[in-house]
Amino acid sequence: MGEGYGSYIVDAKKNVSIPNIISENSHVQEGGRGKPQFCKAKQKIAIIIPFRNREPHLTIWLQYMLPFLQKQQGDFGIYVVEQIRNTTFNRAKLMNVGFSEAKKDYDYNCFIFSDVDIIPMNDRNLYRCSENPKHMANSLDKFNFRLPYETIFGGVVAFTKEQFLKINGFSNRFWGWGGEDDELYNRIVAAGMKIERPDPEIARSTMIFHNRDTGNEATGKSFGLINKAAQFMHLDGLSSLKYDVIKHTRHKLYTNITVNIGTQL
Ligand code: BGN
Repeated sequence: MGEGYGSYIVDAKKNVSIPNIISENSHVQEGGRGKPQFCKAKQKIAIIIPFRNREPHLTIWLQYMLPFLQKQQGDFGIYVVEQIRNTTFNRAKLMNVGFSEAKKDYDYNCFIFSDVDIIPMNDRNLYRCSENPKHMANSLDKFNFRLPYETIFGGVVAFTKEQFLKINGFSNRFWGWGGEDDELYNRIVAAGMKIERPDPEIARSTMIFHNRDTGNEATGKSFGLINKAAQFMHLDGLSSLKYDVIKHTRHKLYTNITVNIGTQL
């Protein structure tokens, strides 16, 4: 990539407001859609963010990521998929909902599934899909910029539409914190694919500090499924996904999909 790209510091404490972000990103269209102004992008990228009760993080994410994605000449749409209150959080199922809903909007061929609290610190970390499913945030400050274990596949991951369909998406059966990303990794391997990671120097990212959320405790109930990915992936995932959209709003900076995904049986 050319000059003017590189690393920068993310200041998560800076006071920013949505109206400011709107005025600083005048090319971003209703629903959080952006397109390169002077060329045509090959990839059409939907960014899917599972969400509940993290408005301050979303504001910071938008502040950094809208300029970032535009600078990278992305043709993108931002989807914030919000689980309705009072049921245990299910990150993976929200990702599947985001994929299914975004597809109705535009001919997206690349899906980037991102936590709301992770921000890359180098704009050479190309938010694009690749030959293989890609682990974008592989170098996190939280883990001293190292992989805590070799098969970790959490935080921010990128799939082409074909790659994601090939594994039938995420499992819908992980309620509460943890494990859904490990199961996702096993799906990829079971489907005969490999993962790839950008160079850790380039992939350096920050996770905005926060306390553990209530309603997203690690229940451990689904952990037994992690090693059964090959057995269940064709039954459990996009093909078995059920949900009700409660509200679908096009905010100036993102599309907000509030959804009822049920509760753990
Ligand atoms: C692991 C979690 C992942 C998480 C990473 C990093 C589990 C399953 C245990 C059997 N896996 O421990 O989901 O991304 O930590 O925080 O909890």
